[in-house]
Amino acid sequence: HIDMDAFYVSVEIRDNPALAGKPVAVGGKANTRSVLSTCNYIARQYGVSSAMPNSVALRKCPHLLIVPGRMSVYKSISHHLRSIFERYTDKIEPLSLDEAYLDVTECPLFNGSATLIAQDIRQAIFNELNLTASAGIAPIKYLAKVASDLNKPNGQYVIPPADVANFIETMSLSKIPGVGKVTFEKLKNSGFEQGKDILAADEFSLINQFGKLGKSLWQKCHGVDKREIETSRIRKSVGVEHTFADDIHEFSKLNDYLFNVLLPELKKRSEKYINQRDISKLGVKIKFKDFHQTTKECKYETYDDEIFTALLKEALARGKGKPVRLLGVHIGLKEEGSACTQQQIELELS
Ligand code: TTP
Ligand code: MG
Repeated sequence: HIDMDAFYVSVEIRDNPALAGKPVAVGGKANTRSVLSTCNYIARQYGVSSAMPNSVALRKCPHLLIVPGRMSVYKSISHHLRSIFERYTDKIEPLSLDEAYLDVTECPLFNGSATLIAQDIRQAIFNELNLTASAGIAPIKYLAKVASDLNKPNGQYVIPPADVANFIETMSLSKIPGVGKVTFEKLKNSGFEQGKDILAADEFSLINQFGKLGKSLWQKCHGVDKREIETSRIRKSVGVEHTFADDIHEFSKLNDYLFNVLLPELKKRSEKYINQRDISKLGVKIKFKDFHQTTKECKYETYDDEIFTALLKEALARGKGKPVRLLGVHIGLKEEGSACTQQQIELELS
């Protein structure tokens, strides 16, 4: 698993050396309510992080420089990264612009040593793009992603097959992709903090207690991750979300915004998909003033504005009167559809 270090902001610093050595972030204009996309490692020492509102970041680090992003540059670098990866394998699964799983099982270079292959890929990235990446090397897919974070920035970490069991025992469950802060709190409150706590429980009691999550944790901690590298990804949903300049708490205002801004935009964005694919569900997402977030969805196979209104009402009720900071709408798309053509397959990077 390869992951670029502080990607957007490293590109900005590379292209503007005056920023070097200072705490820098990429984000919207200062003083607005936008959030940071990311920040460099100097800024992280002050507690600044991705997705943090600009205002909070500036409180933690008053001399933080916030620069705007340049998506087209990041995309073209991402294409270049892809061309580097292709020298080693054609089994590449991009997870985002700056991150990918590579299956190098069949790669003959360096006598098949994944450790040396990763080293070489990172060197090529540095030579050709003047940017650094980190890598995680492991015989199990999700563990490679866990590992790539351990020696960041500009480092790599290897979990050889013989060390997998030991590694999992002491691994914090919070490291497992998909286990966010809230889930981890819930697990901790039930006495599950590290891999060994899951290994001490039996599968059925975990499923009883945590449902799908329980099954997934049991499998991951037993070293089961059968997912192959997915070389193309099928888009599962289309959505639009906006953060308001000022919080809104009236249902009527939110509903107007839904009708006048979000739904027209969602329609425009989803047009090309819903011509070819069936809709599986409709959904509304709300982030409240206190950053608590909730999503209300329902299975529904046609596009229906009234359903969105009903979902909004239910989602809003969950906040018990709290003002709303962000409102989003999305539709889910069925994988198998009436017209299952190659066009459905959306390469993440295309
Ligand atoms: P990440 O790989 O999660 O973060 P990063 O590359 O900035 O830092 P590192 O990997 O060294 O921890 O995300 C890649 C890019 O995606 C990031 O540079 C900016 C963008 N991004 C956002 O726009 N919003 C977010 O909330 C996150 C997490 C990332
Ligand atoms: Mg990264």
